[in-house]
Formats: sequence, C-alpha cells, structure tokens
Amino acid sequence: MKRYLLLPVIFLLSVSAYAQHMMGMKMDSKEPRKPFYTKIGNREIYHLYIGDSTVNYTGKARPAMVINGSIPAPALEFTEGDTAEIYVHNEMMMETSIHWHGLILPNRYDGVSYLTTAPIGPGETHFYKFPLVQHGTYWYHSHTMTQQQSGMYGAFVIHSKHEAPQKEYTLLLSDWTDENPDEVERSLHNQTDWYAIRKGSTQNYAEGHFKTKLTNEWKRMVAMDVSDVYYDRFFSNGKAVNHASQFKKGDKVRLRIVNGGSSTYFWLNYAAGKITVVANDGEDVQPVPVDRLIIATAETYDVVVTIPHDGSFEFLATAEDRTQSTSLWLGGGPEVKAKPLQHLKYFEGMQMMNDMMGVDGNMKKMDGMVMTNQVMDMNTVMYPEMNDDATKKDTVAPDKKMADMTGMDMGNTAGMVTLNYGMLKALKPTTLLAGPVKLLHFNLTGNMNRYVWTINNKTVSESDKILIKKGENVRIILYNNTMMRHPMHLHGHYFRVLNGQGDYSPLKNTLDIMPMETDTIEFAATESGDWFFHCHILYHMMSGMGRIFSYENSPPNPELPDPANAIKKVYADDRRFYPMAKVGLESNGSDGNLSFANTRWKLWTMWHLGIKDTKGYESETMIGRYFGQMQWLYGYAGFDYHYKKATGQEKNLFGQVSNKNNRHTAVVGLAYTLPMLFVADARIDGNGKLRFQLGREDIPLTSRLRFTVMGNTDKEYTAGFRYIVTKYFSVSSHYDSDMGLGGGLTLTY
Ligand SMILES: [Cu+2]
Repeated sequence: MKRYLLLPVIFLLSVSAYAQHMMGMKMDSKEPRKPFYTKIGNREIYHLYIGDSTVNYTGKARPAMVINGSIPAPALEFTEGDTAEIYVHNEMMMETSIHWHGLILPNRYDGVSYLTTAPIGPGETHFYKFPLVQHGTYWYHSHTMTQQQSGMYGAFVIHSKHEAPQKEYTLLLSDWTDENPDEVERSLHNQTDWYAIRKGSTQNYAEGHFKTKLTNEWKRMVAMDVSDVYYDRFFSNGKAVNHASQFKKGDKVRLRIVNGGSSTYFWLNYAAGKITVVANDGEDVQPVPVDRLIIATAETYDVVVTIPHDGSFEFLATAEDRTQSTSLWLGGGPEVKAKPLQHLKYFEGMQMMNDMMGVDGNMKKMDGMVMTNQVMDMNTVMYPEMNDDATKKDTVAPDKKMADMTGMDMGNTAGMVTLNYGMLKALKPTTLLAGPVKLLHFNLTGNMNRYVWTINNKTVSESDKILIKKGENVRIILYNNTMMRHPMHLHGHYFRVLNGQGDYSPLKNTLDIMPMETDTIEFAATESGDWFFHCHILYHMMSGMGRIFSYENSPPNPELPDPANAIKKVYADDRRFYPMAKVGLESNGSDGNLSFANTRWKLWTMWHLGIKDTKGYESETMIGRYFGQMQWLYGYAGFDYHYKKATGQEKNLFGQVSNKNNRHTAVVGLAYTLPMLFVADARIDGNGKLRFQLGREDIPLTSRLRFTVMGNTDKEYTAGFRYIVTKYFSVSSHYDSDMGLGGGLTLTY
C-alpha cells in the first residue's frame, strides 16, 4: 500500500531529470552568439537575442522579457544612408515581433505581427534589412500583445552623415509594473479601482468635494484619472536614478529622449535652466527654448541642455499622474535638484471634466472655444496645479473663455514657458505635392466604465480597412471625445500637423491629442501594403483603438502567405474575452458572480446560497450585449433558478406570484445605467412575471470603503459594505432579504 506513495515522488524526479536533460540539450545545441554589432562597408549588422528573464526592481523577483540580457534593449546606432541588417533571435517559448518605430521602411519589415510581418516563433530568427533614409531619434519595441510592458523596448538612433561632432546622450524613459501585464489588461477591463487606490486618486465622497463628485456621478463618469495603470517604477535607461557624470562644465548636451513607456506621459524639466527642443519624433525643428515639456507615450524629443558650472544637474521626468519620477543627473559634483512637480488636483480637474462633458457622455462642443490644431496649450487647463507655479506664462495666451469657464487664473505672469505643438516649426517647407485629397474624420471615442476604446465607436476588428491610393494625400480631422489624452501613431509615414505654421508645419509620427481637442493631420500616400494607425497607450491599442490603412492594388506580402487567416489574428486582439469574478463568503452564505466579457458581449452567472433559517438558493446565467457608444444599455437572455424553503406563495408588487419556492424559467431583460450610475433592470420570465430592479454597486464612500444597495419588485432588497484590503480581498458585510445579515470576506478577481 505504502509503495503507492512513492509514485508521485518517482514521477517528479523523472520530470525534473527530463527537464534538466532538455535544458542541457538546449545549451549544447545553441550556436555561439554572433557579435552584437558589425560594420562591413555601409552594412550595419546587429544581432538581437530576445529571452525570458527575472528582474528585481522592488525587492520582489519578477518575470521580464529582455533583449541581449537587458531592459531596456541596447540602443542601436546607425548612420543615415547605410543599410540596417538586423537579426532578431527569439529565445522565448512564445512568439514575438519587433516594430521599428518611426522608420520609413518597406512594409514587410514594419514588424506588426500578422499585419505586415510574420511573427517570430519560439526558437526562430527573423531577418530585417532596410535602407536608412532618415536621421534622428527613434526606437523599437515588441508589437505582440503586452510584451512591450515586460521590457521589450530600446532606442534606435540614426546619425546624420553631416552631423558635427557633439556631446549627446540617449535617454529612454519607461514604466514598470510588478504585475503581469496581461493581468493589468484584464484588471482594466474589470474596472478595478485598485490602481486608483494605490495612486490616491479614487475621488471618493469623503474628500470634501461632495458636489463635484455628485455631478461627476450624475454624468455617469467613473473617477477621472490621467493614466489608467499604477506603476511601481519609472526608469531612465532602466534605472530609477541614472548618472551621466562624463559631462563637464560648459558642455552643451543633446539628449535624445524616447518615451518607451507603455502608458505613461512624462513631464520633463531641468535643474539648470532652459531645455532647447531641436527635434521631435526624429524630425529636426527650429530650436525652441522652453522650461518644461510633456512627452507623450511613444514620442521622441531631441533637446539641448547646458551644464552651467561644476556640479550634477537633475533632468527630471515626472509621470503625468505624479505618483513617481525618474532622474538623470548630468555632470559630476554637488547635486542641483530640479523643481519637483506638484501633486495633481483631481477634484479641480474633475470639475473641469464635468463642465466639458454632457450627461450623454459626449464632450460638449462649446461656442467660441478655440481648441483646434494645437493653437492653445491645454496642459494648463487640464492640470490646474500647473498654474500654481508662481511664475507661469505660456507663450500662447490661453483662450479667455476657458479661463472664465473654469474660474482659473490663466494670468500672464512672466516666466515659465511650456512647450506646445504650436511652437514646433519644421526647418524646411513640408507642404505636400498637389494631388487628390482623401478626407477622413476620426472621432476618438470610448468609455472608461467598460474600458472600451474606439475610433468612431468601432474597434479595429469591427471596422473595415481604410483603402487609400498611392499618389493621393490623406487628410484626417481628429476629434478627441474622451476624457483621456491619446498618442495616435501612424506606421511607416510622417504626417504634417496643421499647427498654424503654414508651409513649415512640423512632421510627426505620433500625435498627442487632448480631451475635446480637434487636430488636422495630413500625409502623402507614397508606400504600399497595410499600415497600422493606433493609440500608442498599450492597453487602448489592445482594446481596439486603431485603424488599418490599406493601399489599393498592393502586391502580395511574402511575409503573410495566408492573408485571410493573418488578419483574423490581428482582429483577435480586440475580440478577447476577459474573466472576472466577485465571490462573497459571509456568515449568511455565499453570493457572487462570474463573468466573461469583451467589447460588446457579456456572459455571466450569479448565485445566492443562503445558509440561515431563511435558507434558499438562487442562480441565474445570462448572455447579453451592450449597446451604444457609452454602453449604458445592456440586453440579455438566460435562465433563472430559484429555490426557497416553503414560505408560502409570495407575491410581487404587481400581485403576481413570485414562486420563489421552486422556479426554473427562462428570462429576457434590459438593463440601463442611469445618472448616478444606478442600474435599472427590467425583465420578464417564462411565466409572464415581471421584475423591475434598481441598484448601485460600489459607491466610493472613502478611498477603500464601498457601499452597495439594491431593491426590486419581488420585494428583494440588499445593502452592504465592502472595505478593500488588497486587490483581491475585501472585508464585507451585507444584509439580504433572502440570506439575512452576514459578514465575512469578498474575493474579487
Ligand atoms: Cu488612447
């Protein structure tokens, strides 16, 4: 008998022996690594090895994806006019990809898996070869799922042939979370406010802005935030604090700044005076000195800063949500700090949003408000605390009406200059050659409540490819109808931003667009194949905020032998279903729900299992679809099972028999989210019985305390509190007409 106990031990030993054998084989079979960089004539050859690794940034070991063993990936440097030859070796167990961000290159090397380029399978090597037809600061990153967030990003610098020798430093900014990025993505779709709790941005009723919060909820807005994710660290070249002590007094240093964050914007300021902006997204611009600038996710800026005297001067990059910052110290000697940014004033910002948003969930178009084409700086409007800096003045006077509306002092006190796109001016005229114009209107849409991000209310998979013809000019009028900024990125092309600089409108590949703003961009259609245009906030892109431009009559792409299947893989990103659950384990029994939801559909099951004297149980399983841009309407059908220990024939408020004793019936219904985020739910079951219900979940009383209340015409009602302890655990108590009073734990997933 006891011999059976040995079986699992023998099994485990053989598994581990086999695993060691396999690992050994892998080590043996591995070819010697090619040198990282070789130059032969004008061929510049790189080898990149992508692998799984473990990092420890916060005291906890965490899985990560590294390129040539590091985060960030190595900075690749080239010279304009040369040819890049890059071998990417995938040493992970899953497929991957590399996109060369901002580069003008043949479609098949763009690196978007299944759209332009074959994915790089486990153990495979992919070869990229393209001429370098531009110079400037660019970067590269994975374009597969959420791999970028795990560490797959690096700088890509192309030096001009005619560049005078200069002091320079490449600074790659990024964000890091100890959580698995797939779990971050799932959590966002589950509307967790755990990230807001960690950031201190829950905007609860106890914070003394009762009326603002009430208005906000009346308009069915969840708490406003400038970013969705709580990050554990922000990095300058992979370190929270980095030093470049090689620079000396008098040096003028060109910083090549890349924002490789997955969903973070950074404010930049410097301890020793002006920051002179000389290039944006790789394109040179007429130098413009500023005191601070914001760099959107995926943008690049080249700036020049001066080391005024002996010392180490802080170049400070602060996450837009102000939770943390990262610093690069330039020069050696005593440290001179940059001025830290103030904390965000969430309620003031929220009041602003309340004023700008109608109860229908659309941003109001306000007469006389000039918020087009970057002619005013919205930063000071979105972030009232920026006006508190004693010396503040933006070179472009903000619109007076906005100042009146928000009641803020937009005063012209001399001093601080903040960069805005209106100040960017190309070195040479960028006017497009005359040609037929294809005009497109893109409204950036979405809703925070269900974390759905779209263009014209459709995800990538819900919309057709946009056909364009070689030789035409594509002009896009973008309007941001959401409460968040979006960095919209176009692959393989540069667009002009019509920012008031006429012929000298700057060229960009990533456009930051603020809430309520309208921008016009245009580009010459000079390529072929399919090209992605999308929001570069990783989790917005994954939820479907993008479009595919497709050149008519393009030759077949040799990378994608089965295009029909390939495009299905692209569409799968925004069609994913996410599981979520809420399970109450209290002294009166268990109640909870489990659901699977995607952009429009939700399948859910709920249960009540009472264990007290009013003993009974109930379970419902429904499938339904959300309708409308804001998804306030949900229609569903399913099955209801209800059992309650003999309590006589109960009647509902309409005098119909509830039959709670033993009910099995089909159900159809409609649920609608009302102002104040109450959900009104009307249903009819197979016996003709009607039920109306009104309820609200998770009213944020304090940062961590939530209140839930519900009542219906079957004379069922419930009310309860939940105190959030960790992301997955709450202490809870509730009273339920079926289950009675109870207390215990609630698990949320
Ligand atoms: Cu976005």
